[in-house]
Amino acid sequence: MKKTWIYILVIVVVVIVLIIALSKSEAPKQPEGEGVVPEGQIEEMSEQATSSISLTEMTPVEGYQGYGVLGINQSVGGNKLMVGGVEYEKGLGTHAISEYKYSIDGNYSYFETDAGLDDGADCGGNVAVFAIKGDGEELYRSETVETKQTAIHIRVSVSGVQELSLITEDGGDSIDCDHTDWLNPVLIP
Ligand SMILES: [Ca+2]
Repeated sequence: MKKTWIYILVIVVVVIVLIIALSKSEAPKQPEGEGVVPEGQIEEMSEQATSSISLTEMTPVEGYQGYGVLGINQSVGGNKLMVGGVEYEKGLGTHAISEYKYSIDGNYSYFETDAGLDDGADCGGNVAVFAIKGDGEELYRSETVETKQTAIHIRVSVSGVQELSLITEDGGDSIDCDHTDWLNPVLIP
């Protein structure tokens, strides 16, 4: 009878040792901050973007402009983006009157950009206006911006906005030389 108990005890010990050995070999420790996302958090994470994105990397869902075609990282004239003597690597080169719509699905908190009239065109004192809409509602409207003027800086809240529109207008004179540039346009989570 005593022997039977010893056998049982030995078997139990062996099983425990095996379980410990297996658990150590099968589950390497995940580094902190990485690994599997707990269920229930996945949906929340896909709704809110986790990093900023340049609009130059997105395709507008629709758009038009008064002259030429949309320049990605170049002016409507096909040159490097330059406003007020400052060169910009990234931006959208448009021409008033223009509107470009981007589907952003409520994923971002802010839209930030510089804007101005490209140095590549100068009719002498011509002006334009920059405006931004979110789901049809105006979020921003600039004063008239003049050729050779330093770029203006814009930051607007886009929380909950599904569709973002970038608009340029002729400023009341005409669309002549209105090479309207959006410079470093970035969506921020
Ligand atoms: Ca104008």
